[in-house]
Amino acid sequence: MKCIIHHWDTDGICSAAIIAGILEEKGEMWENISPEIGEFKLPRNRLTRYHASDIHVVDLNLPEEIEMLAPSFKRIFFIDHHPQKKINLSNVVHVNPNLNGNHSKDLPSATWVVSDYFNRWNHLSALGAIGDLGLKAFNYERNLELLAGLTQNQALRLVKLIDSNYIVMDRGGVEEAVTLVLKNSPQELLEIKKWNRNLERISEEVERIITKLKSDSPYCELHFESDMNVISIIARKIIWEMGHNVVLAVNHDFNGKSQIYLRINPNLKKLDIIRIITKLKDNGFNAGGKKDVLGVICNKNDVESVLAVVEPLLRVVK
Ligand SMILES: [Mn+2]
Repeated sequence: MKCIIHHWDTDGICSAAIIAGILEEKGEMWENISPEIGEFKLPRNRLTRYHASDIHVVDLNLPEEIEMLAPSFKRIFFIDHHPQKKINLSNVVHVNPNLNGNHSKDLPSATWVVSDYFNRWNHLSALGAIGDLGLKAFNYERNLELLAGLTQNQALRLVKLIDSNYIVMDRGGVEEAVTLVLKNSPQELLEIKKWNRNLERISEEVERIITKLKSDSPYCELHFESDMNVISIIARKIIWEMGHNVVLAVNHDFNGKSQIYLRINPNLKKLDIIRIITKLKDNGFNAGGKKDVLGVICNKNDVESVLAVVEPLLRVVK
């Protein structure tokens, strides 16, 4: 039995499905596992039964953990597109275009890396890229060719449907999605009832939460409680669709933890988010992000301490 461990998003699910299809053609049995949603670590307790066989790890930026666990496994195929350190172990096949320096190919998603490595391209290769890049994926001619009959809007909808599993925090749904995308045509996938219901539930949840938006201060604030992983969808809506410049959103009870999320209009140059991320990390918080977005996951009791770091740095906004 071979095992595929994959990220819970569309890129991870489609990457796993491409590999699963290749294994099936070779007559191999396979199973797939997603880590706990939101937790970037391998689900070790579920891996012991694969020690004697090959495992594939895709679209998960976990080089340290893979290096540490490698001696327990026969062989690990580690296939990814995130910048990461090279693993030099005889039983690890490390496939990542970023490791090749100047010779690196432009492979924007894990699905593209998998397709390039196994020389197997299909609509799943394109869907993974659309999942990670959004509209920018259509700048790659190859993605358009691979969509074979699917319009761009249908492809975007399909990515939302596949991603809906992790947004509603359905880990079983994420794992089941690998088989579904492998066995069904894109048109059939668009009709999957459970996924369409997920999207309805998500949009109802977004509507419920967005009514709590307070936009009277120099920046918008949004405080809510939700078990769904909707905070980034909501923040994007507030900045991109509603036209606000800064939103600070706090999900005070996200399955027992808290999420704090800051998103700004990228044209707002005077707010240095990278500096806020660094400061939070220096204070020992689990923070990440980019120049226009910051996310923190913390214990419920730590929300005030995180806001005590973030809020003073937001004062530059008037
Ligand atoms: Mn990816």
